Amino acid sequence: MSKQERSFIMIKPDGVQRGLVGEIIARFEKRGFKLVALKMIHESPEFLEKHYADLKGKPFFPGLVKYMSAGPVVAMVWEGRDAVKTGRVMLGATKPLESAPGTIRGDYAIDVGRNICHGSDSVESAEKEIKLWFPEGIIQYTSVVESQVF
Ligand code: 3AN
Repeated sequence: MSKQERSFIMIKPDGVQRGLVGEIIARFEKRGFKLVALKMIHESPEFLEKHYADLKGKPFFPGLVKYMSAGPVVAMVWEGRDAVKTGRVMLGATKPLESAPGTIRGDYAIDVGRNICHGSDSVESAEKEIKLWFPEGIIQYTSVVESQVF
């Protein structure tokens, strides 16, 4: 069953450095999702360890934390029907060999360790990630599109 939900989507330091911020935001806007939070932030390794707590113990974990804290990221919350699952489809598979052309990773990434973007993998992790990255809370607003429909 489809439902309105929120996903935490992040443009990683390589996506920012490669000038893909506008492209990624445009894809989510054009798909029909609503941007409800956005900020550029350069986080510490300690903070990134919290974000990636589930991956602690993986051999690539230290490198992942170093890469993610090497430069600013663009942290966003996108809202809409099935935002979590559809967001993951739009990002593309983690492994470059499996990410389909037409997806963000499938169009712009060849390295699993430099894969441009992050998207929550479940509604539960989206809630956790939104709390972690936006402790200040999220603005509530009615978009023009919604107000025209009703
Ligand atoms: P996803 O980001 O697609 O949810 P996860 O949660 O398995 O994938 O991995 C989180 C991040 O860890 C990936 N986006 C990628 O940057 C990095 N990563 C995953 N697997 C590897 C790997 N084998 N080598 C290097 N980095 C990896």
